Amino acid sequence: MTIELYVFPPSPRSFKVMAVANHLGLDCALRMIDLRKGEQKAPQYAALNPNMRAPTLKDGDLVLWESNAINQYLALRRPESGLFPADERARLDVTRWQFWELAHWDPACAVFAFEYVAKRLVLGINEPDQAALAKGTEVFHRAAKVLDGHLAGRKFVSGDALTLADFSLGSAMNLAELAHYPVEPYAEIRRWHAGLRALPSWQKTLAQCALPAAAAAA
Ligand SMILES: N[C@@H](CCC(=O)N[C@@H](CS)C(=O)NCC(=O)O)C(=O)O
Repeated sequence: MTIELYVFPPSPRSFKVMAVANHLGLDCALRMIDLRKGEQKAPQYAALNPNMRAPTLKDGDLVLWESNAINQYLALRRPESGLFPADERARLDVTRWQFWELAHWDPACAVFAFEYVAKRLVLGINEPDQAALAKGTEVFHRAAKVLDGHLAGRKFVSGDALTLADFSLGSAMNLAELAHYPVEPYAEIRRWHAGLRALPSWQKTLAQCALPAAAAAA
């Protein structure tokens, strides 16, 4: 049975699951949920994911939503990859960073992604809300300091090898330039993300997720 991934490719949360599937060489069928057309609200999709958000995974009668849960499921199909380590402490560390991503890093990046990219791409509004950006800047620096400090002297977020933690945290960084994240002071984050971008699976996914030219224009 083919695993189906319902995704909106320009979104970092969809990129996250597509990149892991590509990295593991899993043959997944991509089903486009076009947020610009409101397809996430179609009754058929809402029956799979009551949040009416992407991504969602369907594997036979198993339906999973939440990108980090989907990634754990994908990585468990290929335990030998080490993306979700079997060792309890190593696995907890990966999980810890996935939780941190949802609680702190995703919201820190999402303000910029929404104000500079999603608003234009999905809502057709070209005016970022300066008050939201000012508040978002504080939130971003608070989280970025933690991640940057942690990455000093490390190639990957958790342990010595690539794991789901890198995919979880690195995906939002793809929008850093387009969404004007204030990432300049964080050399460790920029160095680590450049390493992720060099992965063949990352490159393949970026190509699949290429933003339409209109959205990419500043
Ligand atoms: N925590 C969820 C977030 C999913 C999410 O917010 N997806 C956005 C795309 S980036 C979405 O579908 N938004 C559509 C909407 O809000 O209507 C995850 O990681 O899967």
